[in-house]
Amino acid sequence: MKISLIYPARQMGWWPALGLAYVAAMLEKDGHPVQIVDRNPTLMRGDDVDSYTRRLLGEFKPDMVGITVTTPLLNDAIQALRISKKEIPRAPVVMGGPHVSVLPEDTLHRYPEIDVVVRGEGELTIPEIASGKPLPEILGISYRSNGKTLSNRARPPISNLDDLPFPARHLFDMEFYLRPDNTVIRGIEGIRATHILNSRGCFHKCAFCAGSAVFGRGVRVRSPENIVAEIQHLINDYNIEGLYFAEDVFFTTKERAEALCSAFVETGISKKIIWSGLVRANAAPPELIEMMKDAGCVHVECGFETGSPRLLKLIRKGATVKQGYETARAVHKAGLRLLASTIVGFPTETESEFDATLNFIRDVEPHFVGFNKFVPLPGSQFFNELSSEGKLITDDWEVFHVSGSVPHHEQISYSTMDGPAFFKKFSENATGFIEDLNLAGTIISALETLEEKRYGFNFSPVKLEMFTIEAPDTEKEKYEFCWEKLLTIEKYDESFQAQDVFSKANLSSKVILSLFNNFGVHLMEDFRLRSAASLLHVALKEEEHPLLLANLGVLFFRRREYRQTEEFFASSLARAEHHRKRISRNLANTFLLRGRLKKAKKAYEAIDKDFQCHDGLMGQAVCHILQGDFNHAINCWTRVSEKGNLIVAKQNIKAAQSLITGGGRVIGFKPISQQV
Ligand code: B12
Repeated sequence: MKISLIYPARQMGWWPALGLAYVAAMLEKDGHPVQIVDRNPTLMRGDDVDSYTRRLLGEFKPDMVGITVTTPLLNDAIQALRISKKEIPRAPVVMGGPHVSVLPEDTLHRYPEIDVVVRGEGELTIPEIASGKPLPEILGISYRSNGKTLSNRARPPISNLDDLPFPARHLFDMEFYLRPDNTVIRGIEGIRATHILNSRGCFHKCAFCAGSAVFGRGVRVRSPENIVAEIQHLINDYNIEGLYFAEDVFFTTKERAEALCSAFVETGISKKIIWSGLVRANAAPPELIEMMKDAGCVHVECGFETGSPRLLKLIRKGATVKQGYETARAVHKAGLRLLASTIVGFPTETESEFDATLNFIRDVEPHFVGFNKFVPLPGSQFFNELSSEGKLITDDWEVFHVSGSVPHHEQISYSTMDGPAFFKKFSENATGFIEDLNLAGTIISALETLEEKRYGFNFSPVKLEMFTIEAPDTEKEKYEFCWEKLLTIEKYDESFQAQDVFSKANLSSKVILSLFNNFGVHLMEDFRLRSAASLLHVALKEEEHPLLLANLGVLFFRRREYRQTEEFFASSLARAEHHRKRISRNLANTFLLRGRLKKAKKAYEAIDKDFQCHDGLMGQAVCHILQGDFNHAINCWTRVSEKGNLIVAKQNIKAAQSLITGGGRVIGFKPISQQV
């Protein structure tokens, strides 16, 4: 039997549908010729998706058509269904995927054209349908019979995932999905990457997640050997350079983590590809993160969801805000990229809780943020609760998408904010703060990649410098005593009152200034921005010292609050008699890291003019590198090296030249255009 499998399209996330690829692999194993009709590449290329679908079905003339569907793709799936019915009316249409797995009868009822719905995993069900087995005998399907909609018993989950063939990715246009600008590992540009699943299901019961729609509760894992074999296949056959592990939880247990990571190291996969995986805030101890790093992980995603302790309980996340902070610090200290996945607009969420999530994002300093809006996805506990309480605002599945980019239903808000107010706040942040943050994350990530041994650049000149303030010699002893005391304090948030701790020490204003400034710097180096902010503000009450103001400029840059960044640097420069060049360089570097290259170049030129030095040239060279203009960068570094024996300049010239001779391609870096 010839079978066409259709992947509906929508302007969101360009990944091949592994669900269809697994189903296709099982059908091919039974000898059925299979065609994948993928509407995504055509949509991406701006071609007519429907005539493409019509043409492919017309040429292949399938005996059966299958369509995969997640909730917001249902409309496009129905569009494809109607084309199939018109083009090949004799071919029954089978639908599968998360949406129909949880709403089989609702979907069959709404769309009489659908013949059969496969609920849950389809690998063992579709071959039975294709073999012509009578529908009443097939587990895990819903179908129509004599005008009635019938649902057979559920099919038990597949017990041993190693029995499954690898997904039939060869039926997809993999060059389209592996193209360098397809950011499968968010923020890591310019690599051939795709996704893979090493397990199915999840222990956790987050109320907003529909992950159990298909795989049920509990987790089934593939053996490390089986996963390594698939990765090897992807390296050999598709020359992949990166992988995203897309299952709900990468590491189910510590033992599992050790088994997988050591398998990657022993088989050398850790050296062949870079990868990203999901961790949970309550299950990501530093030693685990270090192990992931040694096994080739460069990027960690974590579902922090919200900065509100109340909402974390309400959504049954099973993790605390404190654990979120600790996980973020562990990822930063391991030198990995952090993607913070967040959701705003939860039922009962207040505006200040929305703000708490924004503040949490600022505090944990992620490289990238997934900023999603709450949607009661079919298959989630919230969907069940809201529909049973008649509080579901709409069942127009078209608007059930979580990401901010696609059209939004302005009236929809389950939070205490009304629809328009929530929509305004959501999109302002999505297109403002979050976009800025992700751009800076992409640039910082690119510079970190280029500084890796394999490329050998040295971008220390564009790193943000922090400044310590000497304590008066006469009070050095008191200073050290208080420093030790500060080290013992666990928490320094807003409630921290300096005088409470040091009331008896009657410290002079000079000592409080240097102590709290320097300890603030120590906390910033330890990725504890929130605590650092408290201490630097204690110091600020003593004196608006130019170096302290410069450190606050760095702090606000790291919180991606750019207006305050520029204000603090400006007032620092306005007061500074010494270190003016270093403070000016910091300000110029923040423009570079924000992707404001034109502004950065101007600032660097001013530094060289004002201070008769070549620091500015060093910065300009990095701007050219970020734009992929290696020759121009080499010119800058050459001019610097002509002015003196500067190791950094020579090192970068060598690195840039070997990059050019090596074809100039950097895995994980895509030149950025000169914004402003
Ligand atoms: C990887 C992934 C993506 C990828 C790829 C999507 C894809 N369709 O493959 C990308 C990034 C593109 C993506 C985007 C989105 N995703 Co997503 N995604 C996932 C994730 C993490 C894994 C999906 C996967 O590969 N599963 C493994 C395969 C083997 O399972 P499967 O796809 O379900 O297929 C099996 C069965 O469903 C069935 N089956 C599926 N299709 C068919 C077709 C036929 C004919 C048959 C017989 C059987 C069958 O058999 C397959 C094999 O067992 C899941 C989480 C999860 N737990 O599933 C979320 C998940 C599927 N995504 C979800 C959502 C909401 C989205 C978005 C809408 C988010 C948004 N931006 O708004 C978009 C939708 C765009 C799209 N293309 O689907 C929800 C879906 C909930 C729902 N009610 O639909 C999930 C469950 C996440 C969640 N936690 O709630 N996603």
